[in-house]
Amino acid sequence: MALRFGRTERSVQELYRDDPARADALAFGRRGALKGSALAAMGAAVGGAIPFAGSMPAGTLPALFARPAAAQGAGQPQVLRMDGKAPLILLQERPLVAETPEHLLDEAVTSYANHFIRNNGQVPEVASGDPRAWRITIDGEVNTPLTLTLGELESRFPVVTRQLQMECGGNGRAFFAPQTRGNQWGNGAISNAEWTGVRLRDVLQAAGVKPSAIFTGHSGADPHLSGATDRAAIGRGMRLAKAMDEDTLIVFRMNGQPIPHIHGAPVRLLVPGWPGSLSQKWLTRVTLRDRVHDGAGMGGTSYRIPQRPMVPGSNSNGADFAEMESMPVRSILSSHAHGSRLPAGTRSLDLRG
Ligand SMILES: Nc1nc2c(c(=O)[nH]1)N[C@H]1C(S)=C(S)[C@@H](COP(=O)(O)O)O[C@H]1N2
Ligand SMILES: [Mo]
Repeated sequence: MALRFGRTERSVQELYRDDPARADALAFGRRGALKGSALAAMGAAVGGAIPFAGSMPAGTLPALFARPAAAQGAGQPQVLRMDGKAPLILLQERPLVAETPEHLLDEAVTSYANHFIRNNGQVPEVASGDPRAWRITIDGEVNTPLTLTLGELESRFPVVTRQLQMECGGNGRAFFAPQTRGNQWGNGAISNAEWTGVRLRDVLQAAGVKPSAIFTGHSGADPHLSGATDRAAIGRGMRLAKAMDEDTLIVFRMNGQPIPHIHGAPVRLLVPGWPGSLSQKWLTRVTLRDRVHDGAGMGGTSYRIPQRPMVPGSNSNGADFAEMESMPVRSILSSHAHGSRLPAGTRSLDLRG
């Protein structure tokens, strides 16, 4: 969207960055209502119609556009450069975080090239030796703790292949008003790749689930960002019922190939539909707990949501928050890139999403 501003045409993002009050006045006019064409363009820029735009208070748009310029297709986009990867939008280099532009989500099965990346710690070194010798441990509230190699996982349990949706718990955060801390994801922290592995349920049952087990706790091989060896990059867990779901998998192939290193090679969890953070990469251990897990990324306000409405932006210690479970459904258009221009006179358009 461009607004006339003196002699130069500037993007609304630039305007809001430099002079939010002026930009608001231009976009909303004096009555505080977003004007027709501006509304349409703004809708396109934020990736959808803006419901209730007529009554949207001036001042909300700066927050909408506070996401990184790259995520808006404005200015110098920061682009991921990595072998085999599409030019994803780079949100952070350390830890490495990159999101998929919406139009690259237009495939039924998400390819490696277009799969978003979310790390909380360092990327571990590529394990040397035979990947089939990689070991995972199942312990905690089980009758017989187990250590299994990838080779044993594959030969001892039924192997299943599923297309599974994985979405970062923070997907869409850039649209929050007021702005909130954390990666300013647009809509692109989501994927639907085809994963092959074994059911977590089968492996837990082989170890013998004790009646006292109510939760899982996950560990991976990635070092903490600080390098501290006594701190985990992330270590989340879920209710036992979700761990026992037939679609909750320990996977070792993505789209028919060994899992690429950045996506958790050689073994990761894949917990579809729930926050992506549960899908532990570089998996080394699943511990069954007799209480809600207390690993890195658990408790407080991490991956937890208020159970009662609260004032946006107000502080909370998360005391009455509940674990975030099934992610809300989100729909986006993927057939056209943001900022696409259509030839004059275009009368119809095929849209997909
Ligand atoms: N070991 C480990 N597993 C992890 C993470 C991580 O930082 N370390 N990030 C989690 C988060 S927050 C998400 S959204 C998904 C992202 O998986 P991807 O990088 O393959 O897209 O992995 C999850 N598993
Ligand atoms: Mo995430």
